[in-house]
Amino acid sequence: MKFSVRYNHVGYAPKGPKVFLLTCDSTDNPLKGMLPWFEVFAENGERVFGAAMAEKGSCSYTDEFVWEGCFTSLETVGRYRISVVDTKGNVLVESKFFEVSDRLVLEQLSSTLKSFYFQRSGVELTPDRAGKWARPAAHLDDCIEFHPSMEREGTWNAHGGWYDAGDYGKYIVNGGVSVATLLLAAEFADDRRVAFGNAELFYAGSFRANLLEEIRFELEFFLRMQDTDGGVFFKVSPVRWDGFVTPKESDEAQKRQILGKSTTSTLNFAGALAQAHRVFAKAYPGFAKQCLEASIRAYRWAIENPDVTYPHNTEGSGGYGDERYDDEFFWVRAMLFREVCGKVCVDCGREGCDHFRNRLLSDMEKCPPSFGLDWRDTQNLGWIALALQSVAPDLQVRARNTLKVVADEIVRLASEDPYGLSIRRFIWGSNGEIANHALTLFLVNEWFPSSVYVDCAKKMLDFVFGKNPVDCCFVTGSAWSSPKFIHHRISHSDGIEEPIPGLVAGGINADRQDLHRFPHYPGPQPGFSYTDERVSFASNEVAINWNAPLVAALCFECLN
Ligand code: 9MR
Repeated sequence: MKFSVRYNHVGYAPKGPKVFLLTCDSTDNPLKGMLPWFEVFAENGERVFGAAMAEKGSCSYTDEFVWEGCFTSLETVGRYRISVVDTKGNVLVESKFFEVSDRLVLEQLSSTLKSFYFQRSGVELTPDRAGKWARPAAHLDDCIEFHPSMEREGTWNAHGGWYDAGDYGKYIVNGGVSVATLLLAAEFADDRRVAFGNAELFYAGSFRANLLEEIRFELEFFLRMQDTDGGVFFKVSPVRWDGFVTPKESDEAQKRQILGKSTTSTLNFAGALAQAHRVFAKAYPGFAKQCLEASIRAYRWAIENPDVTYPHNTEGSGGYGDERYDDEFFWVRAMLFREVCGKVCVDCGREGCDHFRNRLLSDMEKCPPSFGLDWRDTQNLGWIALALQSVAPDLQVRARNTLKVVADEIVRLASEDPYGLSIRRFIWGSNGEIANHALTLFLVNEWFPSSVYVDCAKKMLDFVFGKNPVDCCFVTGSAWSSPKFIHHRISHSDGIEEPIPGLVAGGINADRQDLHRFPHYPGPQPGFSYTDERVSFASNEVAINWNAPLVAALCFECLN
């Protein structure tokens, strides 16, 4: 019988919930109902806490029996380890040292945000900001050709933007939802409450100023991706998948191309830029105005072109295929409603016209909210925009109540799961999904404050930082168990042993689409579908749409 402890490998905030799990590799309770006892020891060997654990029951996706221990009242800053003993006092298992400290969340927030800087394409990363991960500019993308399927002469300037993931593609669909998620954090980040110290800063100014700087980098790329007719190109990609080479080597080895336009890319653009109008209004009013105008032009293109599919030639890049457009239309209409409908109707330009509002009402019927954001299902951005606006108080109340029902369901499901999760399947990018569920809880907590939401969200983040079946802190550079071999071309090719820090691996993925590459998953059960190997693109890749909800959730963790 093998016992294991599952805990946040980075550590816990002094005032936050502190839970960990004991598991054994059998679904039958080997302790026959007797409760194990745990003790927490400080670094100097002093025993600072002791309590009985509670049974959580068996776990269907790992075939384990699970107990939970709680030491929330231990608030003293320090380094600790947990030791679990059976009823006869025999030590069953011990944790490694972890911290209780106020700094941890800020440090994670800083490094997960900074990972976006490391994903920048087309520009030099300088040693003063990038340290040993500095690199020269590559993939300028300022004069690239159109994919032959577009039958279009000439070249296009698609400079800048973030690489999407472990590959060197730049995708509007995924970029849009990532930007929108970071913009949500920016809407709530308060300079006094999310205060970076000097150690965390990489530009001058506050966390919010740093966040805006990074978002703006991507938005400037977005603006370049808009065609003269208002439609937005879908992606920029190499003609074939790159090997594990540096950006410069990739640039020298092969051509890049631009593909699209499509309804989803155009609507992603419109949704993100409408929200940017609000967030950038104070700091950069001229830029904010440009964003709004570009958003409205894109929306109008999509109205004229409501079902233009994504580029199906995906050689050398990901598909991001989505042929359902209702949820993107809802997102954009709700964001634009918040920005301009207090004044004029976006559809006809007249004051006092109800046409746009009526469309929105029908969107709400068609697109019930999901548990979190996703690149494919974006309707929650519509619901959140309505919950945050005050142009129409009736819609605000309805949106907040609707999202509360979702949050209550997340909490209910999480309470039934031994690992405290509300997901019921581990899919590609499960860590992103978990962070997104946490983000939903934090948002709803803004309108219906409750420690139930906050504590549940924080425990979900514990999963990402180590309290999981595969004993891994999924964020690079954060703990002893962080991934060393992520599927990330930059990290693999830069000659630096440590991967770029602050990147969250996709995580446990029961679909294991990479089996043909022979990854070594630690067990056959769905909950063991993660391996820290480069070949495991299905579990160990990184992506901006998984990092963004983590940044946003950590930002809310600082606020709460
Ligand atoms: O995150 C995407 C996931 O939902 C899809 O199932 C998967 C397969 O289509 O693609 C993921 O996105 C990848 C994208 O297509 C290309 N860049 C890397 C992304 C993360 O793996």
